[in-house]
Amino acid sequence: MKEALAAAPVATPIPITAGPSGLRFHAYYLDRVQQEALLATLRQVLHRAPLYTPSMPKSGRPFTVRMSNCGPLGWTSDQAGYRYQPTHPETGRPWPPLPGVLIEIWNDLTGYPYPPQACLINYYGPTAKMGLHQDRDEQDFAAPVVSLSLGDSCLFRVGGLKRSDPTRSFRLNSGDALVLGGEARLAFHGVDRIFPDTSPLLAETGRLNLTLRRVTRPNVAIAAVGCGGDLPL
Ligand SMILES: O=C(O)CCC(=O)C(=O)O
Ligand SMILES: [Mn+2]
Repeated sequence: MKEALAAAPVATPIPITAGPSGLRFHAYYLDRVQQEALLATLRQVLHRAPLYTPSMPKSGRPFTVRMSNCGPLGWTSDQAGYRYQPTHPETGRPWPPLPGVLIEIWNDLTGYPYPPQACLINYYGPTAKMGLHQDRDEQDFAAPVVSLSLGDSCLFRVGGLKRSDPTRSFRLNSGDALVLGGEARLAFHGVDRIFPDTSPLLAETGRLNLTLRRVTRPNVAIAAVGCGGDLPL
């Protein structure tokens, strides 16, 4: 896959000029062949760690997005709150390992000297959305978050560091990559809507999104963040 990545059309990162710095958009980072290869890998992950419906802290209201994870840690939410944990909340099994291709993508896009520890997999059906939020359940905000889109396009919204800051919306298409680093690491963002049947990639209508994250600060063992388990960095 390294060869496949190397053969990718050069996707010049587009820094998004208004708003917080450090937001980089790579249009069509993965070409169609690479998207299909990544999708096949993801299907294997989802076979071992099926999509499930998380629920909101306190209210217990179900998310419209279904989720799973791979990597030593996975992000989840239920009435007890948001957190990272080493096991799937329904099967109780450890999340499948991070596929090598995702580590290559992380290295290529971030150059961050430590590997991602979690890959959250979001599946949006045609009416699913994700409200404006910050990714702030991690200890390590020095590391960027890398987001990859597969399948139907969506309308993505990004703002500033305060919920009330002005926001801008743009379309994310299959194969696009977005890096939230620097000041944009804590930018508010969300998904307003899916544009159904805009991509032939998935057999079903909908969109898959992957976000690669560091969770602990370098050299802090995962066990030390209260996620249980004693997993290596
Ligand atoms: O689906 C997306 O593009 C964004 C997902 C996201 O923000 C998240 O999972 O925290
Ligand atoms: Mn997010």
